[in-house]
Amino acid sequence: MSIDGSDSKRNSFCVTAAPKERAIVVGVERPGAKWDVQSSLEELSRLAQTAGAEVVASTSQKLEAPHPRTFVGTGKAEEIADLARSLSADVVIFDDELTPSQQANLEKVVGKPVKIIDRTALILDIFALHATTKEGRLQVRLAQNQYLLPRLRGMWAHLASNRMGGGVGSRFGEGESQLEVDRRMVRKRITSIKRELAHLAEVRSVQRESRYDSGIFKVALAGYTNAGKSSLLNYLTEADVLAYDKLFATLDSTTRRYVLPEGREITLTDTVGFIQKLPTTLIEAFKSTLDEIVGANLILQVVDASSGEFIEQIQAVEEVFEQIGAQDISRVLLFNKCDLLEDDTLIGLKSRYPHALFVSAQTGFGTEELISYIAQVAAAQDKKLEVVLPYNRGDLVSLAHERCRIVSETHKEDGTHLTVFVGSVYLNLFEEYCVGQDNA
Ligand SMILES: Nc1nc2c(ncn2[C@@H]2O[C@H](COP(=O)(O)OP(=O)(O)OP(=O)(O)O)[C@@H](O)[C@H]2O)c(=O)[nH]1
Ligand SMILES: [Mg+2]
Repeated sequence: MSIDGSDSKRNSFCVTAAPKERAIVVGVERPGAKWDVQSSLEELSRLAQTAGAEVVASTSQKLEAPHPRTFVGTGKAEEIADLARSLSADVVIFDDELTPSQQANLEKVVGKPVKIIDRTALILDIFALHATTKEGRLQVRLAQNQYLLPRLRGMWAHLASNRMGGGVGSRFGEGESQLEVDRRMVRKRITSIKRELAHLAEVRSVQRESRYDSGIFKVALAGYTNAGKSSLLNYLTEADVLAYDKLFATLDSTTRRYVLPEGREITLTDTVGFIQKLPTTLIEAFKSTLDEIVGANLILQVVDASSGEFIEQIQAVEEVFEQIGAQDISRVLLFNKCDLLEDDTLIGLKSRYPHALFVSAQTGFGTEELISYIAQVAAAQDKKLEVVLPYNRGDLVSLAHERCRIVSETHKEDGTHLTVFVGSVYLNLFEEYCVGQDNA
């Protein structure tokens, strides 16, 4: 994106290829931290690679609390500066969010032209690379501008260095002159992006509220990035969503209809992946995409069973569910990539998580159980009705076929006689024709 809000230079940030930027990743080990610093740095390195950099060194420091001026201690900052010089690094990436002044101070210590960025900027960068739809790009631009606002002074140094190189962390405000960037402009831009997004969200909610869609049972695939959400959607619905071994492959949600074996139609939605320390600016900016999760009747919380950090990943995802207000929606843990597990490991997992489901999007293992689980949850709220639908209500007969579970159907002179399990949202449509009911 371009910082002036125009998309005219959008293509320019895609052309950041060769030579790869050389990155140093830096972490801080704090007492009581949930995530092991080494595995967090490994994840940061994968993020850096996804953004197109080559990680040439990784370093960390044990600290009680971040240093207010330079985040790491002064000695460590000097050490990083030496490392950057000796390895000809182009960028130093910190695993935690830096304050604008820490960023500026570190830039002074490490010296130009080495860029100092943090995990948030890196994630925003990847999002900028991967956003494809209008809404996705707007959401990224909103998050970028919100991140930029308190950092305008610091970012000016970046903007200057961008012109010298581009690359990781530089998809902010490409080609922009310093003078053009001021707080008022950024605020104005934020307001106008929000307005555009609100308009798109309105259009989407009108679509959602169309008569039939409002009652359809909605299932969302949500979870840590790279867990296999898109692969599962592809396996189940032949959706052809991009799935690959990179972080944040998917930014835009994709919804597909799926017909359960009993005939009832549901929707399955693939959503943007989560990550530990997910920037709050992104959560706010991606609100309308995340609404797909909040609006679901059932969340399949996809977990990469083969990851050494799956417990921390489950926790990180649950924290995001709380932040977006999805904590009370029915959800089930869905361990994916079970094809990569030894038999003993799988047995151990099953006894540890007796209510979870176990699948492989690669081999299809466990997907039948998954589908019958979804069918069971979808039917749980249903009421069994006996109805006689007159022949001028063919629309309700179709609705019963598409959205309900039909037990029996006979055609008589007075109309179509159905014994049918009806979801609560459709009850009022059928009740008028009801000749008997029970709650079985
Ligand atoms: N072995 C194995 N690999 C899998 C399975 N499911 C997904 N993968 C691989 O895991 C990687 C990530 O899969 P995606 O489907 O893109 O994951 P995602 O959850 O959509 O990731 P984001 O969109 O980045 O959040 C890809 O390389 C897939 O081929 C599985 O069941 N078994
Ligand atoms: Mg995906």
